[in-house]
Amino acid sequence: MQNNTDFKSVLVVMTFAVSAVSMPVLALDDVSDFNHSVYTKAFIALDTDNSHSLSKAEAQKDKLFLKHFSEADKNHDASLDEQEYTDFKSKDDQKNVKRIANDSVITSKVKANLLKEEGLKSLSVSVTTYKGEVQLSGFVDTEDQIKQAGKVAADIEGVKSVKNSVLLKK
Ligand SMILES: [Ca+2]
Ligand SMILES: [Ca+2]
Repeated sequence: MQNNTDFKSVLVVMTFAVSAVSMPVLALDDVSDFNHSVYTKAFIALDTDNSHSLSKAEAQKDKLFLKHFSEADKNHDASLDEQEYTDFKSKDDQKNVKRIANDSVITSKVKANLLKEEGLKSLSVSVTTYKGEVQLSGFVDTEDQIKQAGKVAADIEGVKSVKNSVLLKK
């Protein structure tokens, strides 16, 4: 049984790897099976005393539960069963996927708008975004260009704050 599941996971992983090139659309059932077995394996790995539930200490081997243990423990029995664990992990994964997508949209927009600015387009200012916080870095010729770059970033929708680390060339 376990072998069979493992084999299926491997198959799904392989399918993912080549799907962009030639495979037909993957059936949704396979994907949720795949996720399910990933979470099950992680749950088993954390459950070191094989009690089929995670004590706080067991769960907190995963950093996520240092902060969110009680939030994940829906029935407040001070342990996570597999359902509680899986529900919380999958929600968290979805959030991360969304955050990464949002952050990369912001990064592209900032980059595009920097290129549109007359005084900035020939300069290389790098842009990174994490949770809506944009970090600018690089070297420019004038103080005005530093301010201009900061303003361009701050004006983008979804930007929560700008850390402007752009420096003057010396
Ligand atoms: Ca346990
Ligand atoms: Ca619980």
